[in-house]
Amino acid sequence: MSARGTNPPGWAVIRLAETGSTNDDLLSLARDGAAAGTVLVADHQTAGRGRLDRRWEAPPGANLLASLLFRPVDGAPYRCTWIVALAAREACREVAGTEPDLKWPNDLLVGGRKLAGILAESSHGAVVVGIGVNVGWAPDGATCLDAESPAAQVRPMDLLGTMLPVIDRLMACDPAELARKYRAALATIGMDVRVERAGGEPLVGRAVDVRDDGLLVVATERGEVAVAAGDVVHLRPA
Ligand code: BT5
Repeated sequence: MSARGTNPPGWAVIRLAETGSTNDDLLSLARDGAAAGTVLVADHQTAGRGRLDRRWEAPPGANLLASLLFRPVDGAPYRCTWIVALAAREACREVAGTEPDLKWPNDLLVGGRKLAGILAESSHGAVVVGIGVNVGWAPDGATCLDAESPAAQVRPMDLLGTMLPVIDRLMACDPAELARKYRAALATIGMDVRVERAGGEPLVGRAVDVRDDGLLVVATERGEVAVAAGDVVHLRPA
């Protein structure tokens, strides 16, 4: 169904003109037993979601809004996020000639501005990874591929079509190799950061590593702290 032709075997891409949220729809399909490799793409979302009930905005037809269904045997949702983030990064490079940095845990940035966000949610042994990539539109303070690479004239479905074979390749990597690739693409490591945590004090320090279990390790004045979730602000390179 991608504009480039057939998708790789194992992927079933369903394209919707409009829905509330592709993550909500795919979570409900997953509960009804939908297979790994099911992908929902929408030209428009009326209730697109970010993390912590934030909104994900995009005008109709402008951006890639997609959710992908994984059924990982090890149940580690963060690895699905890593795979989708790395695949989106590679697809942006291939299709637009723009290579975003990754920001822990779920953003793709160009020049420090948000190009894409990822929302991974688990239910009934399934992991639904939703990704919004700004192709033709971005809100103030963020960026889009048309602004970064105006000549490329990227179509959202081309981006998705380029991502799927890369996802297949990354799913075949062993966990240590995948972690190496993720760390290598992550701009967060080595940065001074502030981590805003729900219901807690912000943590300030230097991001020194991402552990194999997905936690971000921050060196603070009081020693190293491993963070499972939070919003990271890159303050400056160390
Ligand atoms: C994210 O949340 O970055 C996850 C976004 C996931 C969106 C996809 S689209 C397909 C699938 N279906 C869904 O319903 N969701 C997924 P977070 O880190 O919480 O960032 C959300 C914040 O980013 C918002 O509060 C805004 O400030 C900002 N924002 C909203 N729309 C944006 C956009 N298009 N580009 C950049 N920033 C945006």
